[in-house]
Amino acid sequence: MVSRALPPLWSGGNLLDPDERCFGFLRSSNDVLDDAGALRQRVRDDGYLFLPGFLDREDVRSARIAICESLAEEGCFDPNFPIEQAIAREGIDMSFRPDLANASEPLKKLIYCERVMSFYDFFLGGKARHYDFTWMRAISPGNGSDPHCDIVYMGRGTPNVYTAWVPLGDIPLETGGLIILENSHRDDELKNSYGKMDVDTACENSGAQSQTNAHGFPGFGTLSQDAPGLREQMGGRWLTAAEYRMGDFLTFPMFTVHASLDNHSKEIRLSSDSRYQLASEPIDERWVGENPPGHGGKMVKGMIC
Ligand SMILES: O=C(O)CCC(=O)C(=O)O
Ligand SMILES: [Fe+2]
Repeated sequence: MVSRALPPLWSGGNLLDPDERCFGFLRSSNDVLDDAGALRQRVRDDGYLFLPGFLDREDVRSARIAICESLAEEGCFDPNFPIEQAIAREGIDMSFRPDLANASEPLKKLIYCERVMSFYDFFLGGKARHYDFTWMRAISPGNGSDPHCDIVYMGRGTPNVYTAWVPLGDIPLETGGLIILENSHRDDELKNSYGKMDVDTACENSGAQSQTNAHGFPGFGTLSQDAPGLREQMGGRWLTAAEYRMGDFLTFPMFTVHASLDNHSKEIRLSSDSRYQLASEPIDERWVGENPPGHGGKMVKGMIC
């Protein structure tokens, strides 16, 4: 066992193995930023593109401050600290806050700005568009997100959609940023099983259960609640950044398995995730329009499974 000077890292309450065969760091793709062919090859090779410092740090800070102001008004922070530090008030339990993102002009300006849209135009090789719905995480101390692929939440249009995960603060390991399972994007067995499912599909023959639950997957679209066990089964390493910094940009396709580290700090971890695809390709109706319908309700389809 080779273990490096890493703090203990957990995901979903499970301790990750720090051995270099099990855990590592994301490769930067800034070296190929000006070469669309090389960017595409990198995504085929790595299953993600990590672009440290791609966004303007001050623009990220403005978006962060606006979000922090809303959370401070709600009383989420310990009043003994500056609000920009986002130190959680005792007892706060929070994770998914898309309402904050969708009401935040500075955040939308940041993640749908010219620099981001022209990056996707260049990378995808045509006019890109983004989903109108914006996901946002305000993760209080506690568990991060369980391993999953995004396809099960947004696979009704083209499968060629890219998620952008953007840290809205400097996020050291103990605060819990995104982790990616190396080589998981190449797993055809996963693509042809879990990867064909849709969380808004209810199995008529087994009650109102979602298709993923009917096939034994836990939660809402979760692939596994055991990140170390999933890694043992699928191979590869869990990869993250030694420290995500404001300005970093991480994008990955729909079949890359990802999760996040648990938050063992005192801070609320802020990040957004947004989606981009070619404008010419079909789009998932759940995530577009002035008031995207999202999951559930009329979007649930019945099937025999
Ligand atoms: O930030 C997280 O905890 C999860 C983010 C995620 O699942 C995504 O970006 O698709
Ligand atoms: Fe995700």
